[in-house]
Amino acid sequence: MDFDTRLRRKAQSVNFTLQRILDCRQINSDVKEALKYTLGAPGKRVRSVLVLWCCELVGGRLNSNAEIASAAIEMVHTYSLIHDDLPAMDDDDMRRGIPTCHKAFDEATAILTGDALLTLAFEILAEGIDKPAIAIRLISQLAQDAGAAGMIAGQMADLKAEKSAGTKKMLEYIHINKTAKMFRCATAMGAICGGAAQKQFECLCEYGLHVGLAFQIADDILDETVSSKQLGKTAGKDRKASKCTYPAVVGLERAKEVREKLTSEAMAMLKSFGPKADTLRQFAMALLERTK
Ligand code: GRG
Repeated sequence: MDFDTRLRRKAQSVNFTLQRILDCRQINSDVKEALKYTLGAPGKRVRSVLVLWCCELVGGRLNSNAEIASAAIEMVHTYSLIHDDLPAMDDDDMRRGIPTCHKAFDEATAILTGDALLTLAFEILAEGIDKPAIAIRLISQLAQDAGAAGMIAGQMADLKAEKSAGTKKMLEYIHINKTAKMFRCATAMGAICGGAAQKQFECLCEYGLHVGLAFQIADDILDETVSSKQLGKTAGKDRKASKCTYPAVVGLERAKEVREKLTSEAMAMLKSFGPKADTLRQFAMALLERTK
C-alpha cells in the first residue's frame, strides 16, 4: 500500500475514534452540533496519525491508549484552530475548506466549542487510559506542549509580532512554540503509549520537533505560493497581516533550504530504529513535498 493511502486510512481510523467518543458522551446539543461540524471537516489529522505510528514503532502494535491519545491531540489542535480563526485573533472565514466555526455558528458558540474540545481532551485521557501512570504522563505532556509554555506562548508571540520587524530569533520562538511543540507532543504521546525506552522517547521527541518546524515553514511557503482553494483556508494572509514568517524574514529560497535541513535532521533522529521507522521517514518526506 502506498504512503498516501496508509496516511488516509490512519486518518480515517482517527475519525472513527473521534466519532465513537462523541457519540457516547453527554454533550449539550448546540455544542455537539458545532463540535461535529468542525471535527467533521477534512483536517489532515497529521498529529493524531503520528501518535499512532510512533506507538506502533516502539510497541510493535497499536493499542487503545494510543487511539485515545490520538483523539485527544486532535481535539486540542482543533480547539486551537477554532480560536485562532476568531476575530480577536487571525479573523478568518474559511478553515478546512468550509466556513470557520464562528461564521457557521456565532462567536460565542465558537469560543465554547473550542473550550469544550480542550476540556474533553483531558477528560478522555483521565478516564480512558488503562494505567494511571501512563494517563498522568500523557496529560502532563499535552498540557505542557499546548499550554502557556507551548502553543499558547507561540500564539501570543505571533500576535505581538504582527507589524513589527521580525527577527530570526523571534521567528524560531514563535514557530517552535506555536507549531513544533504540538508535533513533539504527538510523537511523545505515541512513544509513551507504546512503552518506549528513554532513549527512544528522546529520539522521537526530537524527530517531532524537527518535522513540526519543517511543517510550519512549509505552511508559510504554501501561504505565499498556493491558492485559497487548494489550501482550504485564505491564502496570502500572512504577508497581508505582516506576519513573522520564514519567507518574510529570510526569503523564500532560504526558507526552502531550512525546511530541507530540518527534514534531514529529523531523519537522523530515526537512525537507531532501522527500517522499522520507514513510515516516519516517508512522513517527513511527505511533509516536505506537501502542496496543501
Ligand atoms: C488559539 C491557543 C491558540 C493557538 C493557535 C494552531 C494555531 C495556534 C494557530 C493556527 C494558525 C496556524 C497557521 C498555526 C500553525 C500551525 C498550523 C499550520 C496549523 C494548521 O494545521 P494543519 O495544516 O490543519 O494540520 P488541519 O486542518 O489539516 O488539521
